[in-house]
Amino acid sequence: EALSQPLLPLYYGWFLTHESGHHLKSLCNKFLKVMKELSEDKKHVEEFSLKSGEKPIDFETFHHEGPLHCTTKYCDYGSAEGASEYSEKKAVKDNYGAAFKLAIEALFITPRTLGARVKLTKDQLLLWPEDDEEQCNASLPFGSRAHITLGVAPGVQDVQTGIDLLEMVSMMQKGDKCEMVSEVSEGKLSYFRQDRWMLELNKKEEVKSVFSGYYS
Ligand code: 2AM
Repeated sequence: EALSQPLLPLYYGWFLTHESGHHLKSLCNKFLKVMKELSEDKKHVEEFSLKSGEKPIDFETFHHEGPLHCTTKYCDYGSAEGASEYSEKKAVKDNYGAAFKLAIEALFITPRTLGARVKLTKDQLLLWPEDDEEQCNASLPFGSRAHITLGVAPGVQDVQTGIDLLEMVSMMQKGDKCEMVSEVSEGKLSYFRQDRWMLELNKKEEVKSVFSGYYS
């Protein structure tokens, strides 16, 4: 029997297919290998030395649970602000269950998080929530937060990945970047202060996904 009230998910987003998830993880492993080599290289000791009291980043301890996905709207089963409005949007209803190609433009890592930056198309932006905080704050382009969390350090929550990305995007916008460290075969690697790094890919990687909700 159908329920009279709609059920709201923990979040809506694009869920990567099995194959694309696998592909993205192997791309990520290559990135980690480059980072590991850099951290062992004496030339870059400073960029990897965390300030007093903190431990250096240990990529091996990063972990991720659940399906690889790019969150659009965090709903918290309906408790989050704007959750039901979002679920009622025409674009959300029309595209529920539809397949999308997502373009990955960069990979990034901080002492807390490891993620992939997603460049959304105009059509995909129709599924981006209007009430995303980033708009009010840093006057960043709509959809700047779009990403796939690939790993977080012990004790860190997934939501931190988007926060870390927004900080880096904001620094890039202000021209307050970062120093280009090296050209690696996959792209341009930049260093931001406080052990934050971004690899902008020469060629955007495409991953296949399905737009849906996560209910468990
Ligand atoms: P993520 O999108 O960075 O991976 C369940 O917790 C999912 O919802 C995770 O994918 C998580 O982060 C995302 N999430 C949790 N809280 C959020 C929030 N306040 N805003 C946006 N996304 C959130």
